[in-house]
Amino acid sequence: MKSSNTQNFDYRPENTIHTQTVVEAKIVLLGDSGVGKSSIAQRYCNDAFSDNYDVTIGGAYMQQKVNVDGTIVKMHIWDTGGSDRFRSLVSMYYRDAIAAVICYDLTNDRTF
Ligand SMILES: Nc1nc2c(ncn2[C@@H]2O[C@H](COP(=O)(O)OP(=O)(O)O)[C@@H](O)[C@H]2O)c(=O)[nH]1
Ligand SMILES: [Mg+2]
Repeated sequence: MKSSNTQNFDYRPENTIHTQTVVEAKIVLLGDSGVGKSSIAQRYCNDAFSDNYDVTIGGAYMQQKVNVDGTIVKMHIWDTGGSDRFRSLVSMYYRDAIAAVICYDLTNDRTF
């Protein structure tokens, strides 16, 4: 009797599907306006830094992938606009996030 598991299975290398485990992770950056959230995201995702201060309107979205012991973790990084004006939008960014990075300015304790 034929094993039903191996029946019709094509083992030719060109037909082998290489699967890679990918974990999706939503991360939010929180903290007062001007503490450096966008700069952290920029550096982490694009390895770039700018002296210009462009206030983030609402929020910005970036992606970065890291390999953790062979598992690709695809991070969806949400950079929030820290200003009070955008506070009502923040809860939208929290939703389904697995981590929040709370940022403050070391040189300004009022941002802690
Ligand atoms: N000196 C210094 N300036 C920084 C640092 N991180 C960010 N900045 C500057 O601080 C300002 C505000 O940064 P930004 O990332 O836009 O803050 P955000 O409002 O929290 O997103 C910008 O002009 C940045 O260039 C830092 O580590 N050191
Ligand atoms: Mg910003």
